[in-house]
Amino acid sequence: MADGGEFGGAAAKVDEARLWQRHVDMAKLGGTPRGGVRRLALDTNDIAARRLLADWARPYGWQVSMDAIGNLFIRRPGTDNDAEPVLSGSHTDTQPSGGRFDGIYGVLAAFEAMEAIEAAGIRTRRPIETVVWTCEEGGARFPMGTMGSGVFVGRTPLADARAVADYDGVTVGAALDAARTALADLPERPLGFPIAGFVECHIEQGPILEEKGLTIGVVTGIQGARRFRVDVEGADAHAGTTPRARRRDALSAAVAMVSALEALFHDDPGDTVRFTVGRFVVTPNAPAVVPGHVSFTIDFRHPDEAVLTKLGDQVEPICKAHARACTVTVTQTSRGKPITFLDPVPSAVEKAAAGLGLPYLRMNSGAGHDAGPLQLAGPSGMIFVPCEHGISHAEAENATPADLAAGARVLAEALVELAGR
Ligand code: HGY
Ligand code: MN
Ligand code: MN
Repeated sequence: MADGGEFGGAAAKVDEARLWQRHVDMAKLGGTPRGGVRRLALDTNDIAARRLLADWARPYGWQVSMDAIGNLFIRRPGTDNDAEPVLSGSHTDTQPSGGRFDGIYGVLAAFEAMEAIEAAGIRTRRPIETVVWTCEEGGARFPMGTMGSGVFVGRTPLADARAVADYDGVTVGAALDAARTALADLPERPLGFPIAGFVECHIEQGPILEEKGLTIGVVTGIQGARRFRVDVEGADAHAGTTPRARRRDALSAAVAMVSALEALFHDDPGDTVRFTVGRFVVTPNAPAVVPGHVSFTIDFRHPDEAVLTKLGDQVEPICKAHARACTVTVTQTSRGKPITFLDPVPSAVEKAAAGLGLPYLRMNSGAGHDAGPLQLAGPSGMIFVPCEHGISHAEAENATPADLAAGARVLAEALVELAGR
């Protein structure tokens, strides 16, 4: 058929070896000696990843553009270019010692799907666009996650995002200006525009698909999350001379707080509560000084909004109760409600997985993703593929070429369905 034929035509053109090689090429940008990737939001490697994608898009003649928050768009036209586009993508930034797949897989799968749709000769009514969302990984560099997607959908004002500073005091605004200079040849895309839908491929980042021997997760939603910063203020003092009664030891108070919080957030045997203290900064961090200041973070996630409220609201009283001779300030830095993805996206993903004969499971996401904020702009959804031992946010992160390609095949068919013929 002139328009590329029936169901499966796009999936058949997904090239497993090409998709894998693109992962290998991207992993060189910020590659670590232990096989991981450190590509922090808007650093030189993150900018280079955008450049590489733009280079790959050039032979197709697809327009590459960038908006004011650094989101990159690669657009394959439709037959009706006034129609709202269907978007697919994820992020190129990683955790400080991250892996080769978190984020970048969703970008490369989207690009592979567009290439496959092109190779199949399919003309969709709506344009399809591959997207890189800026700074998905909150706290890896800048303490704001899903930043690019959040600004795109209007959740976060651009000025607020630009004012955020990294741990060295470099603002998002300054980093964006540097990215814009490096990518000055890319046309500016207006910030935020209507979309028909968004589909994001991602490794599962957990053990469920691998344990069950399944290839595809049809993601139905994302659990909620609350994040806090706790600042404990004591007083620096001499380690050898200061008696216990005169100490205002911020570290021992912080340890007592964490210990009490861990007991409260322990839901054995349910194991549904996710509670993490991932950043813990002691000042001045010198062996002979009673520490006068500690700052730590809390990352708390749960699928039930009522539990998020009940447990999360106890963080501040518990910290205050264990402050000892110190003062403590608890700041909630973000709160995201549990999200349910809306049709037609999950149903299009399920139809594609079933049609391709791939074993799949409808499942909720434990991790946060750009598909969460995108739900504010239009129906969104996700496709999960297994990752080795469920490991992610680690250099050991791994996935098989076959599973990555299977996810891209499901994506290609779902995009054709959503973009229409
Ligand atoms: O932390 C998260 O859930 C995501 O991977 N940024
Ligand atoms: Mn991540
Ligand atoms: Mn991710």
